[in-house]
Amino acid sequence: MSDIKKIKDEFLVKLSGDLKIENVSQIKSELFGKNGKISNSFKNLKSLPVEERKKFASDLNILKDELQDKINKKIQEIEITEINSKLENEKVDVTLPERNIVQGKIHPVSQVIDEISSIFSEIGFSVEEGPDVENEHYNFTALNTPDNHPARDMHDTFYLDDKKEFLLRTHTSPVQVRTMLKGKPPFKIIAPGRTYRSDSDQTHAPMFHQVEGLHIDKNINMGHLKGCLNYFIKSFFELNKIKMRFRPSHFPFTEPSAEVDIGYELRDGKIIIGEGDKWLEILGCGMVHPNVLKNVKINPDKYQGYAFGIGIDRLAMLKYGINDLRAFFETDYRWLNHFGFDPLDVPSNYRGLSR
Ligand code: 2NL
Repeated sequence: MSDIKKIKDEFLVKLSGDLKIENVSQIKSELFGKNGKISNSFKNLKSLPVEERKKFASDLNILKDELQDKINKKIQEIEITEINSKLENEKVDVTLPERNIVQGKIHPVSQVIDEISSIFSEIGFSVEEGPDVENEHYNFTALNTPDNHPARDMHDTFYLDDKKEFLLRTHTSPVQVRTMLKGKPPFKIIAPGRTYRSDSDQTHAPMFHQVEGLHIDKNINMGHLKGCLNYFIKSFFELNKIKMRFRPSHFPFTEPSAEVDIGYELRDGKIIIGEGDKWLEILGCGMVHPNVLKNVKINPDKYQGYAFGIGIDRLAMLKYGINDLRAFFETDYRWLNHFGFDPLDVPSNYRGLSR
């Protein structure tokens, strides 16, 4: 039997077995590898007489193509068998119950910050942010709060050093100070964020949230302030009409200053906002003090403006019927699951942040 026939018979038998891909690779290298049967036969061509050489080379080439073809077919066959057995064994069980996915909720405070930002953005305010750690100049001095003012007392403010130079901001007003120092009037901004006071009981937490607003332009007056706040309160509580009163007050950074109350009544122990003969204080405001304007290099004879500060936590409690402030900061999953908001739910009074 010729060499060619021998190789052919031997490998056709080998390839006909029940093989895996690895076995076929092995056979392939036995034939075509460096010391493979076919490779070696080609090397031996030289030693043949010239007349035999041509015929042998041609037969060898035919054999090479034939075996290569058989190997490729075998590989394909094995792959198809593997896929079919996989499909057979890996059926999807559509009756399997879904896995328990824990979905996060938006904290009521974050939800209310989003709602407030959305409402003010509709009437031209943009949102500014600043650091929680402030210096005493931006937090107090620039805001016309003198050294001996009670708000500067150790009992109210968290100081971070002995010289009382650095502190945790007691309001978000320093954000407005920074914004005014950076740019030129007009300004129409709100500054929501965390604020800190050394205070803790049923209705006070050492960390709480505030949004302050500031509108500085030529000829801004208290009428603008009233219109702006009336619009905000109606939007926030989703009411067409609201009872609102301005009560004289005092802040070092505004003159005149006022506190704003809204009307409410109690029905079955529940607070109904908007009407009734009771008053609820919800924010403080006023016309920006000329000294504050001077401190940020704005000429008070050319520019005036109003400012206001709103406590967010209590507003969130009022709107969503939450009665314990401390629960806000306890990170209790069951509480958050109950009072939190679905991230995909759009609030009913949401009209889009930008238009
Ligand atoms: C409150 C009410 C208020 C301001 C905050 C403010 C900010 C600048 C200038 C002037 Cl930059 N005023 N903010 C004004 C009035 C009231 O907060 O109840 N605070 C304890």
